[in-house]
Amino acid sequence: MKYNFDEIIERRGTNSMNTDGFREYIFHADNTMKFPYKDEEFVRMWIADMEFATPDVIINAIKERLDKRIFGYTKIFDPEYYKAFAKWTQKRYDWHCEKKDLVTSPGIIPALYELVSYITKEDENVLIMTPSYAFFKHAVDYHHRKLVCSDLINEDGYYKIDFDDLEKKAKDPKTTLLIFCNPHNPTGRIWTEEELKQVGEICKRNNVWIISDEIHCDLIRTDMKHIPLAKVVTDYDKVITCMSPSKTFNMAGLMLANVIIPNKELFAKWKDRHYDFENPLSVTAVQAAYAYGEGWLDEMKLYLDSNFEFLKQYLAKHLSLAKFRIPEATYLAWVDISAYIDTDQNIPLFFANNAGVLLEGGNMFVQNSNGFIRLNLACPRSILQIGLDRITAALKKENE
Ligand code: LCS
Repeated sequence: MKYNFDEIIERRGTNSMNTDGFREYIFHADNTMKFPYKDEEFVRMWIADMEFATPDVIINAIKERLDKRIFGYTKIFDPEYYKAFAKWTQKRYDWHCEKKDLVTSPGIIPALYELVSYITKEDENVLIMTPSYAFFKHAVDYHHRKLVCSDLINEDGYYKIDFDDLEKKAKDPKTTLLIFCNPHNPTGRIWTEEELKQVGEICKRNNVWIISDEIHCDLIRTDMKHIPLAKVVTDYDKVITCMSPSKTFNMAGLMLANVIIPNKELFAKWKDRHYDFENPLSVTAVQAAYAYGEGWLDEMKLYLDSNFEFLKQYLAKHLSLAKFRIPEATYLAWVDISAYIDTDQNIPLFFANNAGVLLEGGNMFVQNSNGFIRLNLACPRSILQIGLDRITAALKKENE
């Protein structure tokens, strides 16, 4: 391997959410919250960023931009930005996105917050599939829209869309938007072409907009293919696609995402209301990621594949009642540990106190997630091993 994914990189002292923000995010607490572990002793497997260094090709591009020495007001004028992104989507998903439809946002979640307000009215419903990344709910709550959840069906660890339920909820005339996660966080599903078409048909029949959040689309197992929803739902312009290199290359803090809005009215509304100046370092970084990041990504995916294989074997050996299936996408393992734990308790708190492991789980995923933990596997194998040893010891002790 050309890159060293075993390297342990010190992140403390960089204002990192991962090291310093867990009290606030997981426990809604401040620095007075105490644990039996020091902060630096925790194994951190929670927030969805990686313990791997951003690839050198991106860091070097930022350094070159730094050498230009002025960081005045910036917008994206250089056509190479779009070209790098469009080449990426063409090569990796065989999907062409039009330059005229592309806007940028300081992240996909900021884009969701804006789009919910542009697309829906106060008394309308927004549909999501659960379990769900909680910020989908937050974007809906923030604008005082009504959240409607359609639970995914868990078939032996393989999640499926409940199309009857989805259609029933989409049919409500108050439902005007579906926030769709493709691939899906936290279950790791890559939706098939058939499933995507069915989601598209349901929304089209019921005149429901779709925001397809495809932030995890590059982080898929090496034998899998991602299909953008907009690639297969072609005759409906109420589909918005969100993509970003932020997860792919561990640069979420640079805050720049691409949003594709084919609907002319919505595009005009976005242009009218969105404050579209950019951080010059982020523009450089995103362009470099798409232009030069592929080699690193392909290697990193192999490392992730083997971390998932390691987890699977580890669970089979040490926690055989845990239910786990290697996800098709994401670096997040979704593990059912209900055989070992009282599912009504605060599961992240149990592991922080009893294992010294920071993870997400239980009701952090809106609903339909009781008894599950989510483990971030984008870390050196040695850390994964320690985390799993600690989780196992805590669960064994609990079940003595
Ligand atoms: N959409 C999905 C589906 C995500 O999983 C995340 C990050 C985002 C959007 C964030 O996008 P951004 O605004 O950074 O562009 N997911 C996280 C998670 O599951 N835990 O920590 C972050």
